[in-house]
Amino acid sequence: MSAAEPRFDTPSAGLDVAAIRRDFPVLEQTINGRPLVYLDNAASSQRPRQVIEAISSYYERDHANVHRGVHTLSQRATDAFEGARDVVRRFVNARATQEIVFVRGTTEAINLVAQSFVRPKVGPGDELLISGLEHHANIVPWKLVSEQTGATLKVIPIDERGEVDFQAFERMIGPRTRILALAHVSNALGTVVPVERFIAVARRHGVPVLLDGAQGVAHDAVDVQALDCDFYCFSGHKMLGPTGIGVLYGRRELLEDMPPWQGGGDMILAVTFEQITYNQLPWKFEAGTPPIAGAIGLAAAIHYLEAIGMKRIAAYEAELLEYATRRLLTVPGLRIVGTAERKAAVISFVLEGVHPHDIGTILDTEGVAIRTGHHCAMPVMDFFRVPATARASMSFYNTFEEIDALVAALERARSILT
Ligand code: C6P
Repeated sequence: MSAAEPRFDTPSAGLDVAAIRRDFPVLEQTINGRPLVYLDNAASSQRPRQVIEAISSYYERDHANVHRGVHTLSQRATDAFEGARDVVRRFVNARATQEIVFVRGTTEAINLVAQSFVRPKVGPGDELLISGLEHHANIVPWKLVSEQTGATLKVIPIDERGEVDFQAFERMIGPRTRILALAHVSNALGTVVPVERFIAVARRHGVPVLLDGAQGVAHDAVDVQALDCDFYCFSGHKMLGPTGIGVLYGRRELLEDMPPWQGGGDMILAVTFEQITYNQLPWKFEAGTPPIAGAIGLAAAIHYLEAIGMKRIAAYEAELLEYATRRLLTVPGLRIVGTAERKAAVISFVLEGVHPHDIGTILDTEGVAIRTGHHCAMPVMDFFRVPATARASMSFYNTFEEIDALVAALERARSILT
């Protein structure tokens, strides 16, 4: 076997996948009498025991509201919550904790930037630039701003491989572009967008850049300073953490200038009926009681990912992707939608003569969980002229045997449905 060829028989990239899987209680079950094969990680990953225990331990010992009490529990909760912020800061290599805003998820982070950073600055004649690859969460907030202000939403086209057209982008960015908002990794196709190239051009034009990192941050190391983006948005639940917590990284100078987005407790320093003094960063953007347990669980998830190592995770998932691509292409009538040069471990596919939803239903009877539908990326489906795809999305706890189980289940689905 040449050095470039992945090893399919042994745990790769130095990962002890069997040991890792023992940390994930949810994976130890059968579904419809078959071992669960969970391949819907792009929708939401599973949680290791360490994350579940960090959350329970917080509720069992330390829970109180944060920033509000002098009593011991409130202090402990505050320390854990603010400690989690620093864990996130380190994870994405932000300069300061002031740049890490806790939100509900990627969707909320993008809406925050759209409403607080972009909306006040734009009007008719201004342009908001996104790509044809985006999840609805990185389309609708910009469409709303466009409707609210008269600014024009412009869409960089994609090509048949599912790559964002760089030449078209260079032609489209210009003096009226007020934001470039791009997916780091496409959820529908797995395309890893070479965002560094796009950001370099945006910098030359003085255009701020937001990256939707929902599918990026759990699968490779992300360094917001090296990327040189202005905003980076992600969700805890796609990276082993809890639902209801996400992160907006924002460059400090920009966050300082932005008005608050939501009003309430915690985001103020002083309130009279005449005047309000807003809190400092990052609390200016965190109105109300924040997701304390969510932040603590997210920090535990980051510790877990870091203990394995993001580079090893990326290497192992690349091997899984290569193996899965090769094996899936042996299924007669199967076509992979999205064949970009750089891909994350996400494979969208269609099976000739079979509706994706039927594939998903039959696979479930075999214990195999994949997602079927438009993946909240309807323009991507329109571009490829399909109503929906089936999508297998992998994580570092998936095995090569599970890919074999997917392929076997697909062959059975095909024999039943065609
Ligand atoms: N994609 C999927 O199955 P939230 O819901 O806020 O945590 O994440 C939204 C989101 C934004 N951008 C991208 C690229 C995403 O993939 C997602 C969520 C899930 O693909 C659910 S639709």
